[in-house]
Amino acid sequence: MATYAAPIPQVSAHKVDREQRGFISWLTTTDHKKIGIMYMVTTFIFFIMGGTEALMMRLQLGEPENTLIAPRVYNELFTMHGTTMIFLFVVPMMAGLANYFLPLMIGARDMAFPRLNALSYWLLLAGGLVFYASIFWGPPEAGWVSYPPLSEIAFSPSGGQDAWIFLIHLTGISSILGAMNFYATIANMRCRGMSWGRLPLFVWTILVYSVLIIFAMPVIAGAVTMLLTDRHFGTHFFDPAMGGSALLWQNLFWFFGHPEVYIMVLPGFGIVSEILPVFAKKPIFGYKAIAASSVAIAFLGFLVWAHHMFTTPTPIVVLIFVMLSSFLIAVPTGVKIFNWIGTLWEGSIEFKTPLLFSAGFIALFLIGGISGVFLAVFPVDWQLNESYFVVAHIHFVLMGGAVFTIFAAIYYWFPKITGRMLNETLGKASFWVMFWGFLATFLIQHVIGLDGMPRRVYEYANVGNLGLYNLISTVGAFILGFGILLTIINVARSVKHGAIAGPDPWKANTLEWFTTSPPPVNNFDVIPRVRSAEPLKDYRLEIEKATAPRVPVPAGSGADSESGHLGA
Ligand code: HEM
Ligand SMILES: [Cu+2]
Repeated sequence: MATYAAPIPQVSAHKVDREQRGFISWLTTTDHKKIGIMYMVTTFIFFIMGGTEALMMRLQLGEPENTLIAPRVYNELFTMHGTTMIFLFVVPMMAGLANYFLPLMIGARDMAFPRLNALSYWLLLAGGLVFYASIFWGPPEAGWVSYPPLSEIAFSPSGGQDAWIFLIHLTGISSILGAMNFYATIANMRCRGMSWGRLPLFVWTILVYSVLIIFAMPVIAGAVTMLLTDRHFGTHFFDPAMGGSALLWQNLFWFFGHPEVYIMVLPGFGIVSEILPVFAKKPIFGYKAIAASSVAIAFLGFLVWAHHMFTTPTPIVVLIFVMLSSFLIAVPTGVKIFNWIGTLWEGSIEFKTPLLFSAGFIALFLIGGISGVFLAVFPVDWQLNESYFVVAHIHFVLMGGAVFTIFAAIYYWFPKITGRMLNETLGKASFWVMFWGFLATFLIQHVIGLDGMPRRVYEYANVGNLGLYNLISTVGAFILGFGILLTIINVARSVKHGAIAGPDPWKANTLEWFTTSPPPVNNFDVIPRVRSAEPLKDYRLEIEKATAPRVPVPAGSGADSESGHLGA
């Protein structure tokens, strides 16, 4: 017992009192927890906007030859939707979660560079505002990939395309600064005993997320700058007629774009790796394999960008190389899936909402991964490229892979952030409605694609069953939206009226549960010494041992205990 500084997680009152309150305190804060909350709230608002855009598109596609939404507006909607979900929701939401929890999990009092951290947030917000301001002068229409010549001035004269470019610049700088900060924090701010082999797996994935951002983001920043000068300053980087190359854009974009997928899903892998052992009441199966496979995925992720370019004139040896290296990524990904299942295997599983979202993620991401392997076979991709099969694939990977883990994280960590529990019944309802709504929306899109419907079209003829299938997909999208709404209601209610959580409601393993909920400004009064990858479990066992009543001695044995003679 003596090795632990405090018998129960506690924090002295004066530290709580020093916390600044009120609106101004949010504008000026450098506290990683407040910045984390601002990230999470802001990105969730963008999620709702991106989701609304999606529902508008699905309304239009609900019946054949529908005239509800004009073609140009449909283009604007899918461009805004894809861009919002990726650059303004998933990537920065992961940064928000890491902001709040990474310092707590490694026993630090803040990030390495708190002011830089605040700057990262404000740049993100600026990027989002610039982008959405384009609603007033014509939003971009060239899709989230902005291929030239569509994104060149001749086809996209509106300033919306420039707003898109500035969004990439601003959120890119925001991400790079944030990534440097996470890296520096992990490298330098770990508490005593927190060796690399004991880092929580979420922290491992944020480390890899940061390295990926640092290598990938500058490439897209360069590419959009070239696009900007093409548009306004007379250069012709992407204009074949003037000696440029439209394929150059595709290479630069996807050199960033494929790693971007892992930037979005790796932190989700980390979240699930934290949640499964807590609710299966078993240590994570294969800690080292999970950590190492994240690194392997990151490395391989930089070799395969051309699998997005199978239909461009590319030498066949390159196609074969890219196909095989894409298959290779399935290996470390499969390792993770086996490890997660191994963690659940024979555990005494508590079916709480965070576990449900984690299990749902495993199922959906597995389907997305498998359809990805199909698409990596380039003759198959020649058939399916630019069809709804690809739309189904992206959503299984990104919505199944990232959004379900984000919801798992919301249910798991909300008690730490607010000090209150989310409602379990509403949480479970939200999960099941989202899960079935998701499948109704996107499973059938594989068939829509196989039946030949191209993506990014605002209308289609009623051939075969396309009308029926699209109606199912649209109804599914509204069910999915309703499921998401249930969580929003749950959060809104529980912030004020949820049951009091206490410091460690789940009996979890990592350090964020050692401090109060919510944690005070400086996070910890004392930081326990870390002796394994599950410091809080060690700590609980130690307390149990020290405070357990002595075992009663059987009568007649002649021995006695401190509490007096038993028996006789
Ligand atoms: C809330 C449920 C969602 C629905 C109902 C939905 C629906 C749609 C629809 C209808 C399209 C346009 C398809 C086309 O015409 O080609 C689309 C495209 C897309 N969605 Fe979603 N989506 C959802 C969530 C998400 C999420 C969470 C992400 C990413 C994290 C995402 C990423 C994308 C991307 C990247 C595109 C391609 C945009 C483009 O073609 O430029 N979506 N989605
Ligand atoms: Cu890819």
